[in-house]
Amino acid sequence: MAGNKTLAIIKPGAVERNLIGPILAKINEAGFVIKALKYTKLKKEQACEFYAVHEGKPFFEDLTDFMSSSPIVAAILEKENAVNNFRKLIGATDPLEAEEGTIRRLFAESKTHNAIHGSDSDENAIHECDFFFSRVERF
Ligand code: DGI
Repeated sequence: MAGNKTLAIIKPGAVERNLIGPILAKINEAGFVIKALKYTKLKKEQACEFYAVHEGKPFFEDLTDFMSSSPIVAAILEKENAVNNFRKLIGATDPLEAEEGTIRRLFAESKTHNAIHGSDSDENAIHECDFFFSRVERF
């Protein structure tokens, strides 16, 4: 059975452009419940750890520089089939390919500066929620 939680990150760029409110509104309108929420900033090495699966790819440096460049908002979201439903809401990685009405289509600037992250499997969702939130921050 699919899990009911996923990890979202409002990325640098979207935070700088004052899009925390509009993006959280879209998330709530789509029926996700915010179970944990944090405004923080990743160090370069933490961005590298978070995106370790992409190490060695041509976009890795740009991606991890970007993700550690300014503050982000991380959130644990709850809904049935959370990972798949949230990936539908955010749209394709490249905003030019993202469907009308998706968060990336609405708010992303480019494939790297694409406004929002969503976990891509239940296993990664658990790992990513643990990366950002301690036990006492989750109830
Ligand atoms: O799960 P996604 O965020 O949609 O995509 P992903 O896990 O494959 O890649 C993580 C991030 O890395 C993605 O949000 C943006 C960046 N990225 C992925 N593929 C490319 C890329 N950036 C550039 N410039 N070019 C790529 O092909």
